[in-house]
Amino acid sequence: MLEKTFAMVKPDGVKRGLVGTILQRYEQKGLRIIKAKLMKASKELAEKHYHEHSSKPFFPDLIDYITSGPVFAMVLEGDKAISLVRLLNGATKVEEALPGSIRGDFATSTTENLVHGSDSAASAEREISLWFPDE
Ligand code: 3AN
Repeated sequence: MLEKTFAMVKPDGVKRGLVGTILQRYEQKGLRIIKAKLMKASKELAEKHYHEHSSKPFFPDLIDYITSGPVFAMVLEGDKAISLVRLLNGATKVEEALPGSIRGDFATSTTENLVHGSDSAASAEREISLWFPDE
């Protein structure tokens, strides 16, 4: 089923010069980049994006981290794009992200874990309109 999903290279990925490497993985899998921009998230945008984690102990660190520098935000399209991006990204917990996934190969922290991908069709729709409101 053709789907659109929201994906992002987080500030640690941009700082480490991994945008090209990460995009290559999505593109090699056959996903199409249909929107993309380098931008710095405001605190307000970050809090909306991570609203489901607002009561978690790691929430303040998560907001500081995601607003600490530019992110590379994108909309990817393809067959089963939502689950494929999450498969390519790897598990959230650093110790569970398998080698071969982006996090498994490059991340050493659960908070600073390089990439984001929407976790459902509803999240994808919400996140695309949050990060690309005028398009
Ligand atoms: P994912 O990014 O894999 O969809 P979520 O939505 O559960 O994972 O978590 C969003 C972000 O919150 C993660 N990418 C990570 O940066 C941070 N996070 C999640 N769980 C933890 C945790 N237990 N400790 C620290 N940071 C966490």
